[in-house]
Amino acid sequence: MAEKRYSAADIRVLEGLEPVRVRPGMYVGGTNARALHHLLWEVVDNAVDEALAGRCSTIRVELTDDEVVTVTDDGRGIPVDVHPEQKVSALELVFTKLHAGGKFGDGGYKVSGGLHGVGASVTNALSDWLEVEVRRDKRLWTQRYRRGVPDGPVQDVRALEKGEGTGTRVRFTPDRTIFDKNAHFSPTTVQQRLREKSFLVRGLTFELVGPDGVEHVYRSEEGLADYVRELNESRDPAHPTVVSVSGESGGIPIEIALQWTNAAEDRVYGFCNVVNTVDGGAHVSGLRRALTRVLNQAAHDAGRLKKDKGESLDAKDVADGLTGAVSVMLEDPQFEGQTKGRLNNQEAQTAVAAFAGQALADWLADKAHADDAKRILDRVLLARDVRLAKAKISKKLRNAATSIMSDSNLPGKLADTIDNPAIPAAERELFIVEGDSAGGSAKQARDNATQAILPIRGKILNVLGAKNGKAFDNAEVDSILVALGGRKDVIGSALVATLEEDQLRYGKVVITADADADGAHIANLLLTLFHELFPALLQGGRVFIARPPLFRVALKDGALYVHTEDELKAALKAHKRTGDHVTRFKGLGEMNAEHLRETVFDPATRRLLQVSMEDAAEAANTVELVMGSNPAPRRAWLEESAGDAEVLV
Ligand code: TTJ
Repeated sequence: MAEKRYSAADIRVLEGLEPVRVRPGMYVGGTNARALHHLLWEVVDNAVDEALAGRCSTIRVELTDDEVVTVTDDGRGIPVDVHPEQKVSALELVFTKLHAGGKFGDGGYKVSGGLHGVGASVTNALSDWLEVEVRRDKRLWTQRYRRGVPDGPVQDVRALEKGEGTGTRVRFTPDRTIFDKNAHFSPTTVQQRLREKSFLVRGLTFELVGPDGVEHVYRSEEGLADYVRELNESRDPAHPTVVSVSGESGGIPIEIALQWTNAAEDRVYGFCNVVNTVDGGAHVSGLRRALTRVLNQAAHDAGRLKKDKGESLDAKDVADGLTGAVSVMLEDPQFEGQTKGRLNNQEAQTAVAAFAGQALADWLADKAHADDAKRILDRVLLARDVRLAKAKISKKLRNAATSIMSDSNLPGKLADTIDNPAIPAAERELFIVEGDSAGGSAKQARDNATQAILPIRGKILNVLGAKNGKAFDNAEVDSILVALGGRKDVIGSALVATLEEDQLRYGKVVITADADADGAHIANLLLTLFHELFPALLQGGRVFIARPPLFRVALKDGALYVHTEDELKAALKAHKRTGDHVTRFKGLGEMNAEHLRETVFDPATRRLLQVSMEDAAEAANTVELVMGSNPAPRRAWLEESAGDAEVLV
């Protein structure tokens, strides 16, 4: 160190960046992995600015080495000429002066200097070394820095070869004496961030090379509409076309994409200058305000709400199930809040509210969107109906202090357990039994203190494809819901079913079907039903399948029940019995109460199969695959899955 002589410029630089090294927390929010990623975002954001200026089409990030990160763009290249006032090159200023990021632009919108934008000089200050290459004015220029201090002036390396093009490349390695030992770049984090940005700058290509050498490419042509489509990929959209509008108001560029789903979540993402404003703010409030106004207007115009009766949608109705994104570009964004995640520019709220009000009304009025417009109205009006009904129910509960679910509403054919408050619901079992005649013998065989019988008639509805409330239109599905302690409310045009854990009337549900192919099919349908409508029961390990036997072999003392022909052969051989000692059960209905008690009801002797979520999912797949075709594969499913999961319960 003693040999190095600092020039006046070096000292100025040191003074400029020293605060960053002394208090990294002030500039990148700490010294952990998140802070480490800030170094990369600063550099990427500078390249994104060039893309926003329309001068850069590809940004490439290389994470091939754990310690060295490279960002390359094909923009114009950072200017290298000497800045008239500062007497050093513009390039050097970008990397050595705090907040120098936006100084050389042609105006326009800056990501750098935005939400966390503290400038590329911060990356430089917190890097062990950093190297920048600029391809510009037909020449290659470089400069190298150690902990923010230039090794020397910008170097004119050579003339560019034909086809090299223009651009900027920055390569750096974080200073390990500053960041935590376990702070490393995460390819997934970087991947997510670049992907998100790709939706915000249409047509900009991001290339990411991870440590495994695999290259990912992110690029979106339809911007936020692509983003919303992707967010809703795993959901059930309430209408097919993503609402997508863009334009400007009051000089502020605005882009909006929306799609309602049948889920209950409300997810509206806000962005300002290509940065996610995680706590929303002015732009998001502007959008919500416009949505409430536009959809109220549409509902009144369509005569679906009566304005004179004061019927209206509130902001919550409009947001129910909504997936949306709004992006604005501001010249002087103001972020507030603990993590600077909320946009505070009031003009952004006014602009978005005004733009969205008109653009959404036009979108909904467009003939090409008539079907979507109707479905969107259906969805928000349903949310309103549900809200009003819930308010009514809770008021009723408060006033009368009685459960709206009284025993008198239980299905008529349910043979319930006797009403003994000493036995908790958890110790009670509901047997869903195929066929009325089987139900009859089951009633004889059960222990009525703890075991209830619900006979189900014939083939039960395939609930796949019967969306939401529709399934509960089916009498059998409805009786299962009600027997379990669930509730069904007719709300507006839809049925809303709820089954709450603390309302469960039984601790176990046992599906009891014949040991033949048809029985297996019914079991599959019931499992599909539980999988689709009551997944919490499966998750809680509450669903079982009874395994009634096919044969009974009378022994010298007692009897043996077997489930397959092979088992029967083996049993006859082992016990030296013949066909004369065998009873074959064609179905549950043919078993007497004693046989049923032993094999299905008595916990000491019965065989139950506990059904996992995966088993039920497989059953649902099977139903989807074989519904209406050859019953053989259905049977195979039950027999295969019987193997490992069998337990005595
Ligand atoms: C500024 O206005 C004149 C033409 O060049 C503009 C500019 O600064 N472009 C620019 C900066 N392109 N790329 C960058 C950049 C790229 C990376 C990877 C890192 C940094 C700090 C800047």
